[in-house]
Amino acid sequence: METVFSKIIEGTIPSKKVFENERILAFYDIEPAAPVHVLIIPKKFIASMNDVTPEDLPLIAEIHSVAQQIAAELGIADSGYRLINNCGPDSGQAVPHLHYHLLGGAKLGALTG
Ligand code: D5M
Repeated sequence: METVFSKIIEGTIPSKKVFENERILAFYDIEPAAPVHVLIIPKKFIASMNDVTPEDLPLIAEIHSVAQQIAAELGIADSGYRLINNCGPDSGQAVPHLHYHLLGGAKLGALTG
């Protein structure tokens, strides 16, 4: 499925990349909600967390490892950060391609629900 994120992966939409390998891409969110706001996405199309299969779990684990690495590189590992996945309409998921928000760089507000 073509989304803004598949176009970023293809390079037809520009992004400010912070990490890339064969499986994963991370880039700055265009609408930052914190001083550090990076999106981490699999290059493989997975629409949402509901569509993650057991075969995808090594990829999901690697995304956590990449988040840890980016947090360290951007200097927020010790001060702290959040890794958020929005899944489905009630969460506000706007882009139907699995992604994780890495947020930090300031004291973050309380989670609301
Ligand atoms: O988050 C989707 C996020 O994707 C939202 O924070 C804006 C971001 N976004 C949308 N288009 C772009 C481009 N072109 N570059 C960078 N970031 C982008 P969700 O969890 O689906 O609400």
